[in-house]
Amino acid sequence: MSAQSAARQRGPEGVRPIRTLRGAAGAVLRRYEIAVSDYAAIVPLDPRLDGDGLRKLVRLACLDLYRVSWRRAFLATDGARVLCWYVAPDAEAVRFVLRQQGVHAVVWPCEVQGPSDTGPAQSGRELIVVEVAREPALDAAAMASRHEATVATLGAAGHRVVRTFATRAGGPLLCLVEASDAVAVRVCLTGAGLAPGNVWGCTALEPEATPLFGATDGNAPAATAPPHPRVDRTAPDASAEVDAVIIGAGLSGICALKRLLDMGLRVRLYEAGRDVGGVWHFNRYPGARVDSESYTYGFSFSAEILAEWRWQELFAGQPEVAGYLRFVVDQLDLRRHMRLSTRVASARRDAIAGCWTVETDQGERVTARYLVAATGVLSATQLPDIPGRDDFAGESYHTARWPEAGVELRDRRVGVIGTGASGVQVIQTIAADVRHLTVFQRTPTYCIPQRNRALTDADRDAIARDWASILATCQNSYSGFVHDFDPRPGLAASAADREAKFAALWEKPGFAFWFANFGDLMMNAEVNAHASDFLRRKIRERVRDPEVARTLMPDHPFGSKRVPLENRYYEVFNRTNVRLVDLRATPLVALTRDGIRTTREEHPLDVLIYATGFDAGTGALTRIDIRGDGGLSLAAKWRGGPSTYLGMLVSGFPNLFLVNGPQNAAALCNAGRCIEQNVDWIARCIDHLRTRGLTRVSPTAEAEAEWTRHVEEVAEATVLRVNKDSWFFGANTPGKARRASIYAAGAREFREQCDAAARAGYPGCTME
Ligand code: N01
Repeated sequence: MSAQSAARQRGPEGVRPIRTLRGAAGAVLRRYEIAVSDYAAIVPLDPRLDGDGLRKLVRLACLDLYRVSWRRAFLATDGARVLCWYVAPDAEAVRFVLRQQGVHAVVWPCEVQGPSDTGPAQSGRELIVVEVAREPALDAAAMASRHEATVATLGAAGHRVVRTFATRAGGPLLCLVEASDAVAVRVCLTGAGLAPGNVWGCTALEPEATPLFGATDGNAPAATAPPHPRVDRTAPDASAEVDAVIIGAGLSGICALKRLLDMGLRVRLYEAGRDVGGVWHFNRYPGARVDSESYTYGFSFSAEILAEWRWQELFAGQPEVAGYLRFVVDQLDLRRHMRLSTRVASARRDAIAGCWTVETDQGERVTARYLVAATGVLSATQLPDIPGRDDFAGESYHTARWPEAGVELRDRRVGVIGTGASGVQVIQTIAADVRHLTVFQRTPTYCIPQRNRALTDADRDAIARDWASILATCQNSYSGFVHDFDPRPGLAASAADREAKFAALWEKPGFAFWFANFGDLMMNAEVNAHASDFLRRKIRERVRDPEVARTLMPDHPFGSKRVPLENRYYEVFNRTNVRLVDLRATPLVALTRDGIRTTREEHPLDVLIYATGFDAGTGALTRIDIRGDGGLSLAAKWRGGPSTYLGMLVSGFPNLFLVNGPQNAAALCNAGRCIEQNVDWIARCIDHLRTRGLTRVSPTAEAEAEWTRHVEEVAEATVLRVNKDSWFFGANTPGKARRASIYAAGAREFREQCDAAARAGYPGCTME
């Protein structure tokens, strides 16, 4: 091999080949990973530069377009110059970005040394920049010893060296020092024979914060013009480096994509499905329907979308919700930031480069500073491990992987395993169409009437008129719904009043019976027992056969398992073509060629529907090979149960953000509302980093342990402690450690905790 071709194979200096592909006609395509490094620039300032001009300078230094991002800037107190510190692929990129704005700067590659604390100087001290000129006679070793001598001399004199920039390419040594004043620093160095060059006092510059939509506390940054120049996004982004990768194009991913793009980030979203929608793309089973009042479920951030989208039903069916999400994505022109039909296979953290490397099942590889997992709480499907599962000769489907072409069920013998929210919806929808339906129930659930109806123009007008107060109600309620708990304790009411309240709530649509009930419904076992008893009596009234009714009656506390909303579910069991099989009395033995065998008999089936749920909370994340610092895998970390900080950050996995992760309030919440809250907080955290020139956030192990303990404690304080036999605790997934994965204190309390953490400057996290 010639020297020239060897050099070509190595690639440009500082650039590492990461993949070689053989293209058509023997052409070799090589991809390179470009390392980013630190650069320092002394920017002489035009004396006529006013406040706006200076802000512009700071803003443009935040520009990520050429992978130039700004870490810190220090403005001379005489306003004559600014010392900027960037992270960029090369000095030329920094010069180019600055030149584009008419700023001509001296830029040097540098090595940054010293502690990361660059906050304001302690009281009575100033920040001083010392420029130690590089003399032509000094080689690298001599310059290094000059550096050491400078730091030691300043330290011995009681000045604190905050950071040094050891510039290369003939640049000076730049020291940032905390001292009483510039004169004291100059005298100290001159006295030691170290001949400093320029010495000047400065203040650390804080670029303006990005405005966040829907920030809820008074301390949120004031809205200003976006500080990040708009990037031309007319073409699909094909680069191998972006600022953020989002996994999933469900509600969470769409919301996160919109938000991060608005902040000026370059974002790539990967979605395994053929189209957007997440669970609403995959859960196409007959009867799939949202449990939130539709108009409260959608996004709140676009007035145009709110005005243009007309919800048709109080509780929209799957086609309508999926259509809504496609509409949003198209209206906001988000598709070109997405890769559909592409599953993220792995994500590995490179601690030195400070980025995540994400690889997909399509062979794509991209690096990003931030990784946002919008993978869904309930998306990783699971099939029960029943002996003979592959022997069944009929068709079988999981509700959450329903074929797009649909399934012919008419006049067929259908079995459904599972009676959670999915099972209830599919059972009540297909019962009248199939020849015979066998419902295999292990644990009965309390279902409450959904009371769905079509929305009229008058309804839509009223919703538009009252939108602000509807949104405020949702924001401030326990679970993000239009319903909120009655603050009265249940036992303060007489038995007759309690009964009257239950009866009134029973007539209301949606989750009113759950979330507008007595305030201590979920805390006080006796109040809960009264509500549970009311619901059992309703089942008895609706189901003709007393034995079948008894089988349908749960014995756990109401609300300790997710409550399905139903539309004439219980009446299904009065039909002659429907049979309820109690798997507690007659457990499932095996699948056979012709159907299902229980300990009592064999049930012949043509089609078997698994409504058997999900590896909830953690499953979608642990099925991806996510590795944080030191190669630690997330699956290994969570082997003993999930542990997070606020359900959104994980220690050892810097810059990994979970939307609606485990230990979050979102699992019991109106998804649209809680997703926006989660995304708001994540965007705000990223903004906090960027506006301070920081690049890394990770919760401390202590803060994570404290949050995990708190989530457990809250669960123990509620009726959930009596029944941990559900996905709320991971109990539905064989082999999974049992730990509370939902934050039962509710969405309002959760939001307050998140806002308090942000206001306090993220005390549970380390940021660098
Ligand atoms: O799943 P589930 P889902 N043998 O886990 C049974 C959301 N969702 O898909 O209770 C026999 O609730 C299992 O029995 P058991 C909502 O948050 C929302 O229904 O473990 N049976 C149970 O009956 C919901 O909570 C909406 O004893 C087995 C069922 O399968 C979440 O998704 C609609 C079994 C699983 O119920 C999950 O609901 C749908 C076995 N080996 C879902 N394994 C809307 O908002 C499991 N089961 C509209």
